[in-house]
Amino acid sequence: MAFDETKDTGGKTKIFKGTFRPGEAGDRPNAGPHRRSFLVQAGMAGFGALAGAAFPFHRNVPTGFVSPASASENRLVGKNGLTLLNDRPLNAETPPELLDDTITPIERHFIRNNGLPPDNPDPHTWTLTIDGLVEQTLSLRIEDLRDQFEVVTRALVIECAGNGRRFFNPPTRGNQWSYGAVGCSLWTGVRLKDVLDKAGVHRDAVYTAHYGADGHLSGDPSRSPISRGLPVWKAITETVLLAFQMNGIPLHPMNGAPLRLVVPGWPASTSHKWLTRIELRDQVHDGTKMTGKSYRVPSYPVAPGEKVADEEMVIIERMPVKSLITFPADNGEVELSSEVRGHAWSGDRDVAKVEISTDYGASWIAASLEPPINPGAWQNWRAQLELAQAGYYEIWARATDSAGDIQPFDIGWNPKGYLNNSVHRVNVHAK
Ligand SMILES: Nc1nc2c(c(=O)[nH]1)N[C@H]1C(S)=C(S)[C@@H](COP(=O)(O)O)O[C@H]1N2
Ligand SMILES: [Mo]
Repeated sequence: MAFDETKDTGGKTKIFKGTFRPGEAGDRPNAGPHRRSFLVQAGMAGFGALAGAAFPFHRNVPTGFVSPASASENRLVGKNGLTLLNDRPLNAETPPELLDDTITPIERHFIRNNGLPPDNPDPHTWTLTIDGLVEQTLSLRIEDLRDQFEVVTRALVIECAGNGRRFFNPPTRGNQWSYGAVGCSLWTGVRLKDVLDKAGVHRDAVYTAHYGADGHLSGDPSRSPISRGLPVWKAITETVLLAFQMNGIPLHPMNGAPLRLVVPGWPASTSHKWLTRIELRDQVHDGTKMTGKSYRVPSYPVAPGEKVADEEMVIIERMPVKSLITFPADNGEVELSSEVRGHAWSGDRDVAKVEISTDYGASWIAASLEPPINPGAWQNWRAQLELAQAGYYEIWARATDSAGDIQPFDIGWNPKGYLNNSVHRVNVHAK
């Protein structure tokens, strides 16, 4: 593994860019007839123990320390082709051309950690507590969730609110995600709604508060790396899951094993990993990364680089309409007659239309667009390009959702670089 070491734009943490390609047997292109198959990666069942045990002392390593031979590679066991953005905490995104599948393979699902994941958690003794403003506090093992509630499997999109941060100018601090902090895996679990119904949500409850087993980077056990929440109305929607499986096998250790929330269409920071407790509160949750500039945007348009008072910031709810070109790859070569394809999604809405331009937006052709395979999944689209002559082209894709929201060419700046849903452009050489 090779790293280009560059400075984080905030000048504080170092960012290590590199591509992890173990070159294992599963590393095959996803294009072609297989892309719509539901990949169940049975061969990876053993990696959980390995990933947890491989670097047992990582909690004691100072922030910014990178040991390429140990930490990152071992924690990326079971991942393939991801671009590492930061090693501590571990953050890695997926190049768009590796997101071609309808169902994102586990090995391609991005990782966004705010702290230090638990070492080797035991799924048999793992317990979720539901407390706060409920009629009865519940204490449930994963086995209890399976036994007492209907188990459902759904393809659900989660996208980090900071996806696209790399393209803000002036730059904003945080992981410099480009396009790949998004995935649509097949999640199996129980509906949060059913569990909350059993607990009996008190009428004064307005917000959930999520707590997990990961540790703060400082090593201080009294500090939390992240604790976000949801308005109760959202928490009790059909598609919000307490998930214990991803693509048919237990969750990957870096994607929240053994239990996590999955909240499709909302900032993925609400999809709490290594979940141990959900508290019902009579106020908007004020946990770590709920306040200040975290996962919040200005309530009015601001100039690039402008300072914004915390009181003027509002919590991000649904994610905006967006599309991704997954074929061809950026810098790729295409035939004059060539397929372009990808996915599109929009927070709590459906996508109504995807259009493609090869002339810098002067004209657009409609792509064919599939419905989501279930509510909360992204939608596949494809279009046939007929280019007039060989040469260099940019392919642009833009989606419009069911409420008429359309992807912009450029996006208003905000202090933390959230919600960049500007049109995806890839450049190609036609031959
Ligand atoms: N416990 C816990 N849950 C968490 C996080 C975290 O750091 N700790 N990161 C959140 C953020 S910011 C994102 S974008 C998603 C990423 O999910 P993934 O790593 O499975 O892709 O997890 C969310 N859940
Ligand atoms: Mo995130």
